[in-house]
Amino acid sequence: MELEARQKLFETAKQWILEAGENIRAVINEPLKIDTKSNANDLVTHMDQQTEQFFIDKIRKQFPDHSILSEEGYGDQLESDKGVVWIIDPIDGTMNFVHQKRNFAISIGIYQDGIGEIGLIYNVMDDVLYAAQRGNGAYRNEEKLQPLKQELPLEEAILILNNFWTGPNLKIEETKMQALVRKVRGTRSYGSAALELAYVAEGIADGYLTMKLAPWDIAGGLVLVSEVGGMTTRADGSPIHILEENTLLSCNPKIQQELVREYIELK
Ligand code: 2AM
Ligand code: CA
Repeated sequence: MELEARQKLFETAKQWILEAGENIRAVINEPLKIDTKSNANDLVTHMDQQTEQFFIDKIRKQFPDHSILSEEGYGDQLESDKGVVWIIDPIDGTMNFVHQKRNFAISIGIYQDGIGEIGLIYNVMDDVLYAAQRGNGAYRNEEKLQPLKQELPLEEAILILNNFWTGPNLKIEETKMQALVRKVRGTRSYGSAALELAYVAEGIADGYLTMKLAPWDIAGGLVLVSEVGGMTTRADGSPIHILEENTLLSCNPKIQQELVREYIELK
């Protein structure tokens, strides 16, 4: 993608994400229509669907040759990552949206031929936009994010992980995960993968380890993390496949190998 074309795309996507956030804020105290998806805790509301439609209408009109992969299914059925693909989560952290009316984000990753060119994560209620273009650094509103710490023992790291993986589960041995929890300085769990990746990029957390995420949960965040020198792989250290479900380890490179070793021991 030519730099000028990418800059224009970036500005347009930025404007749309801010507008979509404003639309959500305007109705935040109105009653929600809540449904469940794969299970009783997998929530979706009419605002997830409406916000996704907002982006799809605009993209179809202005960029008819772009493809769309989006959580609520109004996008395309993608078979390949060729061309320009928008990967959209209209509301990431839907449970927070429903229960807390805050701590959720809109996440957009724009990829070309599988490479992340643009990442946008908008914390709607805090009005904080994380934005990055490949090779141009990452920003939190107007402020440029600093490169990640150069020195970081695992014992001083804050690790984001979901408590679910510290109890009996089908993917990993929970006692090993419990040992990892004791080894790091502290753990956090925010309930929005997109925001969790933004926090790794911001350096207020040092890593995010989780066992199952969808493309729209991570597409925007991957671009942000990479722009500050962070590494994102599957939990076993192998490459992410952006159109598939993945395990995920996104972190400061100083702790990456040790965490991968922990994970391999975890399995
Ligand atoms: P969502 O709010 O868009 O559904 C919660 O820890 C994080 O995991 C959120 O980012 C949430 O995204 C995501 N998530 C919830 N259920 C999931 C599932 N079944 N597969 C992948 N990601 C999921
Ligand atoms: Ca969602």
